[in-house]
Amino acid sequence: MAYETLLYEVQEGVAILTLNRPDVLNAFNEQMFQELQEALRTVERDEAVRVVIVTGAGRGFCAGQDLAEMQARYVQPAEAMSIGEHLRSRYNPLILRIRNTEKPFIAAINGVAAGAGCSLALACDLRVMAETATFVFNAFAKIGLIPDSGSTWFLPHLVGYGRAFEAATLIDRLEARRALEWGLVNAVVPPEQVLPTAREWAVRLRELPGRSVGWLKRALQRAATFTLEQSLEYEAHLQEVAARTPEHRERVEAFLKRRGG
Ligand code: T3D
Repeated sequence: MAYETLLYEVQEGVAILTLNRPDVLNAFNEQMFQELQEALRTVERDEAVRVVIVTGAGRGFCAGQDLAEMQARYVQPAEAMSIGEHLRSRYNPLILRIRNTEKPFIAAINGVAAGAGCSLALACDLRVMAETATFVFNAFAKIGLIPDSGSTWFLPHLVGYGRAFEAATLIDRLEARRALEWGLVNAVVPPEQVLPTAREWAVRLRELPGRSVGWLKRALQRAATFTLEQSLEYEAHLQEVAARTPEHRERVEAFLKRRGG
């Protein structure tokens, strides 16, 4: 399918999904949601895709909901879709698909991320951020909304309640340096190194047995609501499955061969 608001390319097992509305810093509109849904379905089904990189065209990563489109919804008749329904039908499935697809997602944060653009970055498994980029979590509060698309969950899980509250209210531009210090991103690099770093990580992830990476993604996420006992049991269950894969047996054999065993 040809996309207008996205660029989608797959190279040697790595899909690069570029949000492509640079004039509005890649804000989400209805067309982008339709195209994202389609692209993520493709990513999920295509066995040739092992890793996904999400980035933005131009100087922004993603400025969240397109505010012109949001305002247009408000002047529609009362039966037009409510904002709660808009979240349930557009943003929530997007975030859940990224979390539930058993392939790693890397956010290559090339520029400013605001509102749901921050949530999109936090939904990914790894984040590399340009040293010039910023997070604007308080974009929601500034227009009288609350953080959504998972930000009320991701933020306190990643940085704790106090910092989450501060980011959602007081910090106009959370700079890359502070994002790294807080553990919101895995690396901060010069702007021209953002995509190359994401690609380098993707190649390394691609070399790992894909199914075990998918399962470990699932197990690490479940841990957010599990007790230690539940995690131990879930690990035992998944390990039973992982240990039966040819990839596991082959890699153990290869390791021992290298050691002359
Ligand atoms: O279901 C639902 O609908 C609810 C979901 C809500 C989720 C949300 O994401 S709510 C939060 C929405 N996002 C915002 O409120 C962010 C608004 N944008 C900004 O605050 C600033 O643009 C930034 C801090 C992101 C960047 O500032 P700056 O100075 O680097 O750039 P700029 O000049 O403000 O923006 C550049 C252009 O992009 C500009 O257009 P122009 O003047 O060049 O024609 C600006 O209007 C446009 N733009 C930026 N963000 C949006 C946008 N246009 C539409 N919607 C945007 N979100």
